[in-house]
Amino acid sequence: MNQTSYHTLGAAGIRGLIAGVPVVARRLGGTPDLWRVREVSDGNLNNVFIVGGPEGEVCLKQSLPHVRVDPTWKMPLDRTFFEATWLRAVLPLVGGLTTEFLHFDPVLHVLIVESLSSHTVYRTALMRALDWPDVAPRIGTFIAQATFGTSLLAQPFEDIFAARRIFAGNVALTRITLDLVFDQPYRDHPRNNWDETDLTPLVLDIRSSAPTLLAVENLRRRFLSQPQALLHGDLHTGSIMTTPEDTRVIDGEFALYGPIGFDCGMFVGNLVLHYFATPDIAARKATLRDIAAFWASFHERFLALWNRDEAPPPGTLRPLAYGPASHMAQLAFLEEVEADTIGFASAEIIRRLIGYAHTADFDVITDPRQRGACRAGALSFAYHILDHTAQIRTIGDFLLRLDEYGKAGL
Ligand code: SR1
Ligand code: MG
Repeated sequence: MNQTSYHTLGAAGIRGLIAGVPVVARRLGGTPDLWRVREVSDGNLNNVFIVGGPEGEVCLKQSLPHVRVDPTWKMPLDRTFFEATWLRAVLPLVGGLTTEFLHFDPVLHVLIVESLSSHTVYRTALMRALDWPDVAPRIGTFIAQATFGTSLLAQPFEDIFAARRIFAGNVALTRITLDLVFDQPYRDHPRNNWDETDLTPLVLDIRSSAPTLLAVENLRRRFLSQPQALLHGDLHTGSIMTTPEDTRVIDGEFALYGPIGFDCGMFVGNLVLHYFATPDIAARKATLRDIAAFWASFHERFLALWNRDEAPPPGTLRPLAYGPASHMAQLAFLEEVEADTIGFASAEIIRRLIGYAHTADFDVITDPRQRGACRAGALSFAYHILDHTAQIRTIGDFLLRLDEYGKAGL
């Protein structure tokens, strides 16, 4: 085989690649024969390895020509390009809340970033009942800084349009989101699956509820037609590595220009899944606290960036209105993001329960009846929210309903 063309890498290939990338080889130290390669692939799409040497470690990710967990599902290789491009765009904006970028190989479709072996996947930390209250507000800060900084509020429109042209190419992964989040759960499709028969009547209700289907259609249209900022595009609790003190957002391969509330909603939706997967009352209260703290931190940081004293960068649209009128317009914009957050969170909950890609949160419940009841609680909650989209517009209202649904299920 021509080794200058794409091929999937094993340990020897990885050592050979890194030997030719001085910045990475120096970080590992020693010589290639001393480098240990450990496969840690865990997500649905890619091969991931940790490579360690005498001086340090790196994390290497390679795209496959198919979905990792389903080789019959073919995929283009370009997702590591979009992840690398996303990472380089947000790194200067987010102050250490993502990983350091080390190398991208456009032929092998390999991305190398710093290794985070002392961190835990946030979903895993939640499943182990670790209460780390600073993580959720850090994600609020991350989304505010990444989205404000890649929006028309912070960059000249010429730069934004150029970036939009690049990320408009991420069609394969955007198609996955469209199909798996906004389409297949709402009709019969062979990729949908759920174990508990108690969910089936609810699924049928959701699929025949006009207000719910219209709400999902509206979210889908907003997802495709509101390029407010560069999004992560898949910001669930498995896309976060954390310790109590240090939090990093990883895996930006689904990056696209879209509505800011999509990233907020993915995160909130996954916290809600954790909430229903945890019958413990204190843990549930902690999740209500985390969602509130996430939203407060996002809102506060986004407004602070918008109102900072320094002059906007040259070429950025200058404000035309000042004083209270301007402040009201800012709050109205954030109200729209808030309503989007609530809607996208609900769509995320539904697809993680009845669509193709589930989450591990409910696996901590060993009793199948209790597990089914908890999943049904989450599904009823998301259905209720989408069915009442016009009435539930604030995170405060959303949390009140969550508390009610949570208590009803205990
Ligand atoms: C085929 S990919 C399935 C899911 O995994 C990713 O993490 C995204 O959430 C996608 O929807
Ligand atoms: Mg991922």
